[in-house]
Amino acid sequence: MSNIHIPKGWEMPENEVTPESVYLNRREVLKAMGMVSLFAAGALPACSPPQSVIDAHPEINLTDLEKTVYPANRITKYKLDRRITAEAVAGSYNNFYEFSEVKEDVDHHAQRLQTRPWQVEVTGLVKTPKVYDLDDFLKRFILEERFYRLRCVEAWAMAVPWTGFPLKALLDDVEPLPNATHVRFESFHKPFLAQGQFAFWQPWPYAEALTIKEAVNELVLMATGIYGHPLSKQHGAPIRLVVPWKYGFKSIKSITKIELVDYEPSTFWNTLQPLEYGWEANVDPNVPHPRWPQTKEELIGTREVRLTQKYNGYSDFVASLYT
Ligand SMILES: Nc1nc2c(c(=O)[nH]1)N[C@H]1C(S)=C(S)[C@@H](COP(=O)(O)O)O[C@H]1N2
Ligand SMILES: [Mo]
Repeated sequence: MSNIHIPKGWEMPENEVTPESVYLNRREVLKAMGMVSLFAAGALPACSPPQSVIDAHPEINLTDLEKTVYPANRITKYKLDRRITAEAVAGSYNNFYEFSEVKEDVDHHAQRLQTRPWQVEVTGLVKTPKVYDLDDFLKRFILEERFYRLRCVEAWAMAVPWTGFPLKALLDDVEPLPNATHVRFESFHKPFLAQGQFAFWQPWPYAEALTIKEAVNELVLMATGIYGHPLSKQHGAPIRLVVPWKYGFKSIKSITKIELVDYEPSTFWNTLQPLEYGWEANVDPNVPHPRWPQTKEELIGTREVRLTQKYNGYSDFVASLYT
């Protein structure tokens, strides 16, 4: 099937387009074939794209509800200037300190995480505190797919197709009170499952925070999916934050609690190393990390080096927050 490799006319140079178009065409092929499951890799006909781009996920079983919401419609407003990172690369080089400090090992250890049932408590300074089951999110909010750059403070970067819904939609649902100034996010705390949490000198559970002005910015996504399917465990299943103009550590994984507060909450990395991991953590090539410059970044997988962009290239959306 030759149409697999026909570019879709993205607004970017030809050499940037191939992996994206392969990824998207696979979705169209699967949709057209009416595949029951995206992951029935064994059932794919010979025209299926190469395994290096599309990974089989025997470990991910979609629920009936998930089958109705994945893959979600792609929002084309958010443009990339680089290729989508191959899923096999993004999924085997992860920061998830609950499971391992070795990026290449996270994938393996994170499979222990039990993601069903999963509840997220939204509480604090809101009119209607709520506890959501994961299915409540999938039913109540319209999922969309967005391609975002992700820049880790360690000077590597990738480009990822996330699926999720704007955090703003969730906040609108619980109605923050006028005195709420910040939103605090917390991950699970299960040391017997996630051995990293036995490190008693680290402030577990992992926590992050945004100002409320940042939190309602259209770019902030509550992601439930990646590469067109529910989140893989190493990427923070079943629901995580994605804040593309800030260093990756802000994008907290496997969220269990969201709290609206009237103070600046302490956060995991900022508590551990305040001089290395600023609270605000906006991507900025002109502010070096104490141990390395931030002027450049290396794309994982290809090792291509790019210049770091202020706000990770999202100035048009967020610069006004900081004037
Ligand atoms: N709960 C939790 N969330 C986390 C982390 C973590 O260790 N624990 N690491 C952060 C860092 S440093 C980065 S760069 C991103 C990496 O996301 P990825 O593994 O999906 O690429 O997750 C962030 N979210
Ligand atoms: Mo990171």
